[in-house]
Amino acid sequence: MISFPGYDDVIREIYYHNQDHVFEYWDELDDREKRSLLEDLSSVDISQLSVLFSTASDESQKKYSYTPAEYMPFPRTEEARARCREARSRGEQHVRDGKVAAFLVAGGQGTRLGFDGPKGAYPVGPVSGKSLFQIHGEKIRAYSKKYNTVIPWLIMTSVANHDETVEFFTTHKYFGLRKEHVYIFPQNMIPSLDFAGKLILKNRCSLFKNPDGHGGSLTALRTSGMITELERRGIETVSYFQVDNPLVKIIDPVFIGFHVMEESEISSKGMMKTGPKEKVGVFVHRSDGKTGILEYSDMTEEMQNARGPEGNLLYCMGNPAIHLFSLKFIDTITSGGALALPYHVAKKKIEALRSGGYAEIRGYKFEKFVFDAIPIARKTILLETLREEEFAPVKNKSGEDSVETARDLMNRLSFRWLAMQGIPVSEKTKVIEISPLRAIEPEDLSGDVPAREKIYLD
Ligand code: UD2
Repeated sequence: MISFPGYDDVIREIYYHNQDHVFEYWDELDDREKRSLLEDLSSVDISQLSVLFSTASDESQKKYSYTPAEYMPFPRTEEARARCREARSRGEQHVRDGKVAAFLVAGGQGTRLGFDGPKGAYPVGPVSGKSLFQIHGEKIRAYSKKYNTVIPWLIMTSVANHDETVEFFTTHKYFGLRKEHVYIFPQNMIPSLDFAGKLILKNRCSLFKNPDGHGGSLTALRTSGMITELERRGIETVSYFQVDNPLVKIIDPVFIGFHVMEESEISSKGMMKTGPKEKVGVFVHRSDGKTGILEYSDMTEEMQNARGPEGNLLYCMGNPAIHLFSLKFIDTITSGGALALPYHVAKKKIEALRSGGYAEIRGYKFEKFVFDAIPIARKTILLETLREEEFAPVKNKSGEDSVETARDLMNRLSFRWLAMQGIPVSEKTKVIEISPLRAIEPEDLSGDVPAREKIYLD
């Protein structure tokens, strides 16, 4: 057995769990490299590796049967609208009282967009070319001003994009927000395993790891010290959203109002799926009586295509990835060490260092999903929302769910808001972008718009 001052416990653990192949290049490493490998190994929960590996061969998702989840439909009656007004007023008070923080998960890279950098830096504004980060940041500024309050903004990055994200925020002067109200912290990493359950070397002194999925965001809130910081600020509700949706209503008083009134621990928005093949998870009621989300890749063809008695999609409530968490709930579920969310496994090609050099191997990559916390919650609610008002995912470079479709959806919403306010638009006008600093909801719009082909309302 090898030895190194200060690291003998972790070394013993590695041998005990038969992972000592990671020391294959030990004799070739200098002390700095040895320490770096041991530090990397210390950050891994070695005793968890066998659990991870057994997850890879266990089809645990299949142990439930499903029916569609119940939801609160979009208000279409006067009675429902009255309840929404009540919720709005409760929600507005909650925001005004400084009890809400915004939480963005931005660990992903822009790889699928062919963009080298954090996805949030990608320019999406149809006229302005503003980045996703800027659009989100300006919304938070606008809500803070509207409700005369401070809305702390938490941004979870990953090791791959943390420094670049901080630099982007610094270069853009935090988009006009005060730096002390913006917290940027990286998520944790989890090692990949080969098909024999062994750790994989990325190079002689580090392991192949990947971010632990957005499910890691709840643990990251604790490990970064954010839970304590939010408690200190008097925050009660955390509004969770994804970086790739420029239409998200980061602070929605109606949604927040229902969440508070129902004393919900996790509240989610759902939207009608466009069709069986849309790549969004769906809300389901599980055979254990819990509500949850089943990811699109885990749905059988039969489930995707299932129809109700009137011919409508049976599993129709898609997941736009917009949730509210009660801070107390996050505190409770993360206080006892590792948060017990299930691991989802993907088989990936990995460039690995093996005896004899680098080779492409196939291995398992593990991730946690944040929505797996829904079944753990004592009380949850699901609110139907209109996709045209708050969902424009930017996933691909072109085609479906691309920058083009997102810009088009942003443009359509601008026209819709102006029409709602009875503001006429010239026939010449093809593209309108409304800055969040000008209007955060249609009611903020007034006055005329110029008769030009492209308009930017700022
Ligand atoms: C997600 C949902 C899907 C649907 C869709 C809507 C999952 C597993 N699926 O699909 O059900 O709602 O969004 O747009 O969530 N992220 C991190 N760290 C990670 C992994 C992801 O911060 O380790 C962030 C990422 O930056 C992005 C978000 O999580 O903001 C979603 O990740 P994705 O793009 O991989 O999820 P997607 O599009 O497959």
